[in-house]
Amino acid sequence: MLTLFHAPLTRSTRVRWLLEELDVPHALHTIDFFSDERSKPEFRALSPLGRLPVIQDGDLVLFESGAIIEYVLEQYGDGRFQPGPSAKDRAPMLQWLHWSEGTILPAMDKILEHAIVRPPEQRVAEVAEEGRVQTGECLDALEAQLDKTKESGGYVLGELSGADFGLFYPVWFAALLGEADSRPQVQRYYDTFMARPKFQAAMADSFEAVQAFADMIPKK
Ligand SMILES: N[C@@H](CCC(=O)N[C@@H](CS)C(=O)NCC(=O)O)C(=O)O
Repeated sequence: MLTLFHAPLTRSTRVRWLLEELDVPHALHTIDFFSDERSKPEFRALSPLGRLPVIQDGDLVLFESGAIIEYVLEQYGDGRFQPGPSAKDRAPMLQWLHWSEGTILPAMDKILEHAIVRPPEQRVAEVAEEGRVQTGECLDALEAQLDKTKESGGYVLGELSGADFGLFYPVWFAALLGEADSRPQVQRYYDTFMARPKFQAAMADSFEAVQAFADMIPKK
């Protein structure tokens, strides 16, 4: 059986939500993110940098949330959440999936690290500001895409697809940072995935951490 190594509020929620939506039987190995478990040799053998998520599926061990999403869709999806049948049909899904980790999250990380998470003496205000500008540009691009697809299903490509399992994560943080309020399509997108019962089930153990994180955000 597939095992997902998971901690609330981390990128493992991407995989957890997908497994819930596909009804893939799985075991959940929840890790206390702030314990030393991620440093132990047993865990480093699975995830060399001690990061989450990582999955074990028989003799396959896989890290990187985007790669895991692609694998789970191919192995267990039976065509669900994957536009098809051609590579050209699937390409936009891969584009937005990789954009969610490779483009918007690095921009947002600058805000998270330099305005919220690091102790004040380690923060660089210019980096946080650069993150705000870049995140704003990314969210404007997403707003425009969501405006194009809003009548055809409500997700980034219309119908729910693999891309959304990556994208919800930065959008979740954008909403917490108050960046969705001025972007009606991003806000609608957030409301759409939040309303899914399987999203709620997958995130149930994250909401406490979300609240704790929200409390750390300086008020505007
Ligand atoms: N690109 C990787 C990023 C993995 C990652 O950085 N995960 C965070 C949790 S959201 C983590 O485990 N951080 C711990 C650390 O950096 O030591 C992915 O998408 O899986």
